[in-house]
Amino acid sequence: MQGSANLNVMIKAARAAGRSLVKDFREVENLQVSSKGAGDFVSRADIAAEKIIRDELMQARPNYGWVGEESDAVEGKDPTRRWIVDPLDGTTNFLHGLPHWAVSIALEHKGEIVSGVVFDPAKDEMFVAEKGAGAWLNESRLRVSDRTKMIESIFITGLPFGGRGDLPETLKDLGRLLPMTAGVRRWGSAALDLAYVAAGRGDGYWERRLNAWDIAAGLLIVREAGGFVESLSGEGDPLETGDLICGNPGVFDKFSKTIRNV
Ligand code: 2AM
Ligand code: CA
Ligand code: CA
Ligand code: CA
Repeated sequence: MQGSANLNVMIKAARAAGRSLVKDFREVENLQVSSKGAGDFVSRADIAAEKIIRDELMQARPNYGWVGEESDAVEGKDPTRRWIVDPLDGTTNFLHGLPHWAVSIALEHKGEIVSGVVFDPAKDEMFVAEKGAGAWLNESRLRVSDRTKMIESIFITGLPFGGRGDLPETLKDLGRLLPMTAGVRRWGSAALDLAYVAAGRGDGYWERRLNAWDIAAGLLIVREAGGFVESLSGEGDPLETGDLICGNPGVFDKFSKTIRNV
């Protein structure tokens, strides 16, 4: 696709971080890891990747603000634009040698995400979107699936870990959903979960207790691929509520009613 200058800057930063992450992933057993809380780990790889992205983006656009998972937020000289970055989404997979994790970079303008990049370096899959211009995987245009039958559809979610999250609520969701679908998948990277719905590899996705950097890029990619994205309650912006439900237009109504139990 013919991306904007900003999108090209984002892609370059994601590729640079990807090279660093792939190198660390090859020697993952030597990585220093610390815990930020139960089941929530951060490694030297997360921090190195964030520094690479931050340096690249701040140098290219010195006036923009910054929010990243592993470093302090910066209010930009231009208060209308900021980067929202997760340098490594899926750290738990990464640390277990599972090749399913991604770099997520979004650009917000006046409270709206206008460009998004989710890069899976292990598979060399670059998912990108720009508001109003569509979504792409490498050179191919992305489109959500056209399935309409719940029983043929696959849904993606995240499950509580390390004692965090609402286990009873999750089990109730699954109890209603599982019998009427082709299955539920739990891959461990919210950014890729969204990118996969955009690519039609999943028909819907829902999760609670997310941070803006997990989903900012991915939700634009889903929308630009023709999917619906809402907060779980249907009110407010998922970037603020920290929960979301999305899906292709053919199943979204039935799927969201099932999860919302209405
Ligand atoms: P992270 O890898 O950037 O921390 C939502 O599932 C998000 O929760 C994931 O994208 C992941 O982002 C984060 N998370 C943190 N610890 C996790 C764990 N132990 N298992 C799964 N997800 C975890
Ligand atoms: Ca983390
Ligand atoms: Ca994350
Ligand atoms: Ca992360």
